[in-house]
Amino acid sequence: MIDALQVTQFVGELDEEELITVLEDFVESNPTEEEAQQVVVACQEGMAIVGDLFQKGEYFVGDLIFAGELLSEAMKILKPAIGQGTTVEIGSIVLGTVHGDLHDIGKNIFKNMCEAAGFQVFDIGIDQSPESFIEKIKEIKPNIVGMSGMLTLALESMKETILQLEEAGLRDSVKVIIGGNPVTKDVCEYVGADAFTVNAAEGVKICQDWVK
Ligand code: B12
Repeated sequence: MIDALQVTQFVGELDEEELITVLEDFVESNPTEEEAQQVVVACQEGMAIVGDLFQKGEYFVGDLIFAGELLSEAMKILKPAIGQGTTVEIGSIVLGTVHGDLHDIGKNIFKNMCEAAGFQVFDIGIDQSPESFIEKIKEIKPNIVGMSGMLTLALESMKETILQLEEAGLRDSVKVIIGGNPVTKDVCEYVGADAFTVNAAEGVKICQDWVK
């Protein structure tokens, strides 16, 4: 069994070698999807340590970039264990990181988990304007729109995107879920989303309930 605290520590310390070794051993041991999701959470907690050390001035932007790459690498290793994907498509999601925000690690984790659960995900990328969301929504006509943001300023972008969705007459045709560290129940109400989460696995469950 993998030691989740150790995984968190390796991410926090940016110890690539140790992290990759334990994750590869873990995936080889044929873990359940639930166990793999616990390891994703452990990695996420390691990123919180990285963030704290950055705030304290012990880590620099270069360390953040490295942390981002490290987590992407970790997710690639964990992907087969998170879910093999299903052949039945259960719904569609237009997903993106909102305007002004370049963080995409969390968005990508959510995307991978949604695909594994059977959703077709149209990922429009980072720093996406309300207009880009609207263009894609008109093209795809998805069941769900997912917006990701890690910066405080992302919250205003989420609000603006939903406002423009309303103005375009599209708001009632989709469910909107927001995710990322700064989102809360109050934020969800403020921006006018239908749901929020800081946990990708929970986000997938919410989306599954919506398309049932
Ligand atoms: C890695 C990182 C970066 C990397 C990003 C690399 C990348 N490709 O994403 C780089 C170096 C580029 C970066 C840049 C910056 N960053 Co930065 N960064 C981080 C860090 C350390 C980790 C973020 C992360 O990836 N977390 C792990 C993921 C897995 O968590 P998550 O995003 O919350 O995602 C989970 C859930 O929220 C959910 N989820 C996420 N999205 C969605 C979407 C939907 C629809 C759903 C359902 C779920 C969902 O699923 C995920 C898995 O469970 C955080 C610190 C922290 N404590 O988090 C700072 C942090 C977010 N950054 C910060 C800052 C200030 C910056 C910079 C301004 C730094 C600078 N001076 O240049 C720039 C801003 C650039 C910009 N315009 O966006 C601040 C934000 C402060 C604020 N309140 O606004 C933080 C909090 C650091 C700090 N403590 O000061 N950063």
